[in-house]
Amino acid sequence: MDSAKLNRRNFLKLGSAAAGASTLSSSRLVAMEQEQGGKDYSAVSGAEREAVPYTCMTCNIEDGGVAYVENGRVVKLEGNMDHPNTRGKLCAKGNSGFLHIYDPDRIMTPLLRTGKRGEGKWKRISYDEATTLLAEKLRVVIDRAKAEHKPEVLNEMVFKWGRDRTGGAVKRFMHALGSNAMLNHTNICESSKKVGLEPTWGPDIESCDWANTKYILNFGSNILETAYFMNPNAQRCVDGVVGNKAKIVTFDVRMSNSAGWSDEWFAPFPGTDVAIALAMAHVIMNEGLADEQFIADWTNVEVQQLKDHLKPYTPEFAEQESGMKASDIRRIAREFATTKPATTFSYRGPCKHVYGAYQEAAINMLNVITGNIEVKGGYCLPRGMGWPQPEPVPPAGATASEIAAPPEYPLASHAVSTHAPYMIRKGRAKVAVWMHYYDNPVYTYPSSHVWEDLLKDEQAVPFLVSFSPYMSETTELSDLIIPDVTYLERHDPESMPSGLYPCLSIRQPVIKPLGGTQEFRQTLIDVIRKVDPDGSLGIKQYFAFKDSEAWMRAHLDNIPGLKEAGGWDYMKKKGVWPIYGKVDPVTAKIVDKNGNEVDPGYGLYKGELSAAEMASAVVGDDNLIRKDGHAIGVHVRGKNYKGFGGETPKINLYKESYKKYGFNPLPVYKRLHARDKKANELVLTTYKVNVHTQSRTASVKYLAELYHKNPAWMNPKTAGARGIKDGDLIRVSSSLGYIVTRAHVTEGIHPDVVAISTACGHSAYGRLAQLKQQEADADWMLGGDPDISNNVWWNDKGVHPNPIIKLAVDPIGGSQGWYDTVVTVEKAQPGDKYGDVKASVEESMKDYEETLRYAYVGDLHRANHKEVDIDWDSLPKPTVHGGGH
Ligand SMILES: Nc1nc2c(c(=O)[nH]1)N[C@H]1C(S)=C(S)[C@@H](COP(=O)(O)OP(=O)(O)OC[C@H]3O[C@@H](n4cnc5c(=O)[nH]c(N)nc54)[C@H](O)[C@@H]3O)O[C@H]1N2
Ligand SMILES: Nc1nc2c(c(=O)[nH]1)N[C@H]1C(S)=C(S)[C@@H](COP(=O)(O)OP(=O)(O)OC[C@H]3O[C@@H](n4cnc5c(=O)[nH]c(N)nc54)[C@H](O)[C@@H]3O)O[C@H]1N2
Ligand SMILES: [Mo]
Repeated sequence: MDSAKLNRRNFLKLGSAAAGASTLSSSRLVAMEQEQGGKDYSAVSGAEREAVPYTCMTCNIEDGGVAYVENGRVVKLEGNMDHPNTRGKLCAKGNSGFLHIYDPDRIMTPLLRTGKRGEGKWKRISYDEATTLLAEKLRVVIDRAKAEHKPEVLNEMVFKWGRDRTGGAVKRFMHALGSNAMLNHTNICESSKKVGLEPTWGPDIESCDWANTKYILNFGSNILETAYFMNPNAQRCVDGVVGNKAKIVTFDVRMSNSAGWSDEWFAPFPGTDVAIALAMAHVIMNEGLADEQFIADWTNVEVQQLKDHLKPYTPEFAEQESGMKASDIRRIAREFATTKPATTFSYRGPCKHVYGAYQEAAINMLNVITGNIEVKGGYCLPRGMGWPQPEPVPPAGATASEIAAPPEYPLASHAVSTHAPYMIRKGRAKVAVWMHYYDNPVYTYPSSHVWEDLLKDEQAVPFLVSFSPYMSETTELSDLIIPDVTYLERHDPESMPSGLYPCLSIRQPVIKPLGGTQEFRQTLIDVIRKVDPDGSLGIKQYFAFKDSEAWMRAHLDNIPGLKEAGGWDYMKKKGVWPIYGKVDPVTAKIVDKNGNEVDPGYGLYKGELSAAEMASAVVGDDNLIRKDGHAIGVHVRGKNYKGFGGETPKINLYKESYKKYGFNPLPVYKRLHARDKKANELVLTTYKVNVHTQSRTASVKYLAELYHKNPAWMNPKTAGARGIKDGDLIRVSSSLGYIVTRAHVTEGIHPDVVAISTACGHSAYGRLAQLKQQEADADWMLGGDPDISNNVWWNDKGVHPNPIIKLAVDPIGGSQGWYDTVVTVEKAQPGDKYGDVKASVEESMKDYEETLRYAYVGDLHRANHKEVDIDWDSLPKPTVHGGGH
């Protein structure tokens, strides 16, 4: 039977022929006809299953979900139909998320190390013992700071996180302790994108109106598989391309599934997107295709100034740098500028290079000069929501932490956590207790072996604590593990601008945490109470929550609008607020009672200043409205608008903050080291795949079965020149060392690039991730999934590339240049075994010194920015300001 014709009637016919059909209750049949989601029925009893809303966290997009619970067990997950951006759909990772709960290698009890670090010898202890021990260790530091009258000692309590979606709990905890030594992971994620955008217009990301656009220029994002906001963005991108006949053009060094699905795919030389974007801007400005009125009204540059700046960036110049034909650059630039509405989207491809902030700023500019900002179908501001922090809120620690924000990078507002191990080695920071949460640098960081080396060193890091429920490459080095629960068993407030409708959502335990495990939030409460039992340190007051749920109430019970709807109690029932309407079954748009699409509202920057706000304000020659020395708005043809939230309320294509440190205030192309590689060398790229998330899904059996090995993509020309055939064992070497993996020969990659996906090649993270599924359960594990021990048919876990990836950061945005490592690839040498990894810590230390040379205080900075008209002796001195963020 044609599956497309398998409608309900046919399904019933099939069903009645099958013996099990009689178990389908009539309520289930009615549900199939009437419900798009939100209800589910037991396959055994036919009874309706308990449905509990939650927010996903299998990646960082935070989709709204509903968990179906039967006999106390989560049996199925589904997208929440009330979530305006998720619209009832989850991706493969989201659907298999319940397996995180039932992972047989999940850590079910706090553990204290008994052997050497990393040896895998543990003693089970209780949560009470574990929190007491951590509290004692912290108290020693606090007492020492007091005794020595040195508040800076408090910064020896270090907290590093990868993904912190606690709604402020970690910061509250650290500030309560008096420490500013907080390290996030944003510089390995996308920080240069943020630093390209924030001074420009305020927020750190765009929200494209994909569904209503006519033209999409996608610079280096794998929208359909991975893009930030993957599921909601991918849905609306499909709405636009299929439903609205939008054209999509993708730039990626390899043919990702998004590139393959696009109308046109261009593979620029790595790191040259900025040259293409600037050349497109050159064409648009010089061929009269720009929205000059918008530029005059809303930006801080003049048309002629932009034309002058763009003069050298001809399509011919961009062709020379990127390899994309000048004729194609002209054609796409004209199409983009004349098709309305249009938008760009960009993610990590352009920004994860040295000078990545210029890349993002150049791409952003294409939308501005064509007037596509905040229009239906255009390039819009993100829409998120906040929640208050419960009072009293602890103040920041008294002294700044250098590792929290290295002073060489004053523009890197999202810090530079990659530098921490090198700085500690150089004696620039001391550590007494290192805590880490949702974080696995020994796997996910560039030169990951440097982290392993540091965290194994008991002199450098005397006490290492992990809150992970899984035995990751970093967690296994810890002295103390106080396991968190999974995202389906804990409380968090959430808001992600994953679509054009702003909303709040929550995490709540959809089942009781398994086997007496305890959520991280409760652990924080317990630790603080033990650090300051009688409140005499003044710390306890910040954690006066009865329990985690009371903490949630304090966040959500008093938000205007939500309060009237029922606050936290409402969120527990619905999972998301506000509910904008229903998902139309045909168009999938959010519609009101009358079936009309709910208008998200555009032109957010056009809110007008009130008479009171305008009182004593003055309008300058630049049309900025100033009051008390601050620019508060923009005066445009008789009206006073609030404008945008960057350096000034205009769109700051010209960034004063960049100039202050000797960077070019306007986006420029800088030829990178990799562009001058030798002919036999290649550029290493890594990328994400649709069914995995970073280091944390290799143990999810459904996902591991779908994707578990990551051979290196090579172009046939490149492979042929080296005598390499598809499937051959190869050595990929950088200056740090080498890995031995296999080749996947494909036309879908730039001949100068070799691409290896992340998420494979674990040396920890449970037995399945390491293909050691025959090993017996340890006493601290959940254990017991015969499906994994008996049915795993694959014998290749892949090879992880991070040890050979060189540290190199963008001196502006602070981002790791993930895609700038130059490598050689050759057939494996005699004796090489699949999975061999060799990497030198000493060589990585050289990379640290080298990358500092690009920083604004470094010796290469001035030579790289000769064109900037600035008094080079007047650059501000580096100051330590880290950790108040
Ligand atoms: N080569 C290469 N490397 C990359 C990238 C790349 O493109 N190429 N991409 C980078 C990007 S964009 C990012 S964002 C980073 C992400 O890297 P990280 O920030 O390190 O994050 P994850 O790998 O997602 O998860 C970290 C750890 O969280 C722990 N964990 C999992 N579930 C839970 C839980 O429920 N509770 C708690 N408390 N802990 C949990 C596990 O120990 C897991 O290993 O990786 C980066 N690494
Ligand atoms: N399935 C899945 N989805 C995820 C995640 C996940 O782990 N798995 N992680 C989430 C996170 S934390 C993030 S930050 C986002 C990242 O989302 P994306 O940025 O969309 O994904 P990446 O794979 O990091 O990188 C995008 C692409 O950049 C390409 N590229 C490399 N160098 C260049 C270049 O010089 N120019 C161009 N144009 N392209 C280049 C790579 O081939 C890759 O396809 O995804 C989020 N969504
Ligand atoms: Mo990321």
